[in-house]
Amino acid sequence: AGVRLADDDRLAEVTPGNPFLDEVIGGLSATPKTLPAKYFYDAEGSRLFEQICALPEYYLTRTETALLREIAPEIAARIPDGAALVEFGSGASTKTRILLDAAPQVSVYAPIDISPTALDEAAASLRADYPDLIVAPLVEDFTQALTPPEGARGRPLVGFFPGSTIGNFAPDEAEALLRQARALLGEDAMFVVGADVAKDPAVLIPAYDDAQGVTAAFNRNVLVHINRELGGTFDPAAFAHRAVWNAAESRIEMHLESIRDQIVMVGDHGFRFAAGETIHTENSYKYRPEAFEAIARRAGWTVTRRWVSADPTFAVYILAA
Ligand code: AVJ
Repeated sequence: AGVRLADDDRLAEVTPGNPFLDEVIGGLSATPKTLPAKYFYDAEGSRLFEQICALPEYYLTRTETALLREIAPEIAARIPDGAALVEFGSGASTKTRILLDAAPQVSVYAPIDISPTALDEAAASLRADYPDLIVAPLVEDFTQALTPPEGARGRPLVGFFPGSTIGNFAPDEAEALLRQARALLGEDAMFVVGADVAKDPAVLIPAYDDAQGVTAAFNRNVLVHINRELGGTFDPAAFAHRAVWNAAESRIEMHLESIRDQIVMVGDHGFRFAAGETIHTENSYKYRPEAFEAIARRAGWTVTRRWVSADPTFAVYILAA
């Protein structure tokens, strides 16, 4: 169940009821135009995102990884024997290894990700390196997942949601997502969540507009994904990458700005762009720790523990159901 994309290299059927098509048509018909951020992650987008994680300007991955290494023993001490680790939006599962190394009592790893190629590669590589671990992946949009992957069921569950992926959701959506994760993980669950912290825009902006242009390519890749799977006619070179700090909303926004007047087809729908008109492609909310914890509490979680790194700040929270 849930959103299932076609294999990354095949053309999806362009039929009403295809959620990818429906959401793209809906977003491009809106004023201002928008596209859902989850559609960055086809095979190429997942590769570009891994490249972003290694950029000098993109402090998030490096900072969270160092923090997780430091606190892994404290997290591991709270994980019960035979637990299943359920990861939301797992991608390449790089940070997962830090927890698995610190907590050998974890018996099952159950990653949920929208990209089948990223999930396959991550599962194969973890099975090779952790021969005693049961790897039970689920290809699904994690916002649509209502039950844990099979193989995790009946075990004590530990949710893992690193990388500030929660930042892609507006505060009310983040609250709904945390509430849904609590329902999925069940009564005695714990949830380890990593979220970026609001800071000087002079640090934030370059993290989303790097010198090498990898983030620009990542942003434009959503158009390539639409062209391939929905028969779109976007010229990615006709859109400029923009990253802006919206202080009132405490979020980085990514946009694609049309560099000229143009008409783009998606299936049999035509969309007119004026020069300078933008598609809003992503929000990355940055929370003060108190603000994040208030959202977690409204979603029904108890905040057990919080760690915030030295500058550039990044936070990891342990929540209890
Ligand atoms: C994967 C959502 C955490 O918002 O920082 C990276 C995605 N966008 N560069 C983020 C992203 C542009 C990333 N998240």
